[in-house]
Amino acid sequence: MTVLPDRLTAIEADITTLAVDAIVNAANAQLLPGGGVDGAIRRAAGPKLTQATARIGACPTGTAVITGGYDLPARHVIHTAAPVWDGSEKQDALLASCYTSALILADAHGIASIAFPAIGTGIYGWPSEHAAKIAFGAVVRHLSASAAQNTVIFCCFSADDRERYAHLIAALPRT
Ligand code: AR6
Repeated sequence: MTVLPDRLTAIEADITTLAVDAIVNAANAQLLPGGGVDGAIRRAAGPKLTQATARIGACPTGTAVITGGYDLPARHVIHTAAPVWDGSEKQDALLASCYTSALILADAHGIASIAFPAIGTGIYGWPSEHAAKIAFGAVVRHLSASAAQNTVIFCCFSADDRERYAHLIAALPRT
């Protein structure tokens, strides 16, 4: 079995360029077209993505839904909606749930490689350091507990954020 640190990577990239089984979208609970990474994903995927999210209709905060990737190099898009940052513990659990819900859906679809943006850290206002700790903790807990051997990419949009995740990965025990 591959050790956990080898299944995690931190990169600085535009998530719409990644040829992975699934990229994750930082959507809103209504699945309405937005800005940020959602706007970039919808532009790159083409109109069929927005037709698909309109058919699904909603993604309650902390849950996840899946669509095709259409014109993207990624085969699937997993959409999840973070809460807007307010500093409460309840919100922390919901952000963690975004990652866990996406990974549960990925396992159910046999997805071997999945890339996450830093969900919540743009328009929804989460401080990057705090969000990274929650994201990383949720991903490590899920990967440690799940039988699937999938790999996770933290696809950051700044060098600082990439460094944050790289440090967290480097601190994991290798056994
Ligand atoms: N690739 C990777 N990361 C990106 C990209 C990209 N192409 N573009 C932006 N980011 P945000 P949220 C980073 O605002 O905070 C939407 O409109 C960005 O730098 O996209 O969860 C939805 O519809 C930031 O670190 O998502 C919701 O209404 C991270 O992606 C709302 O915004 C997330 O920023 C969700 O807000």
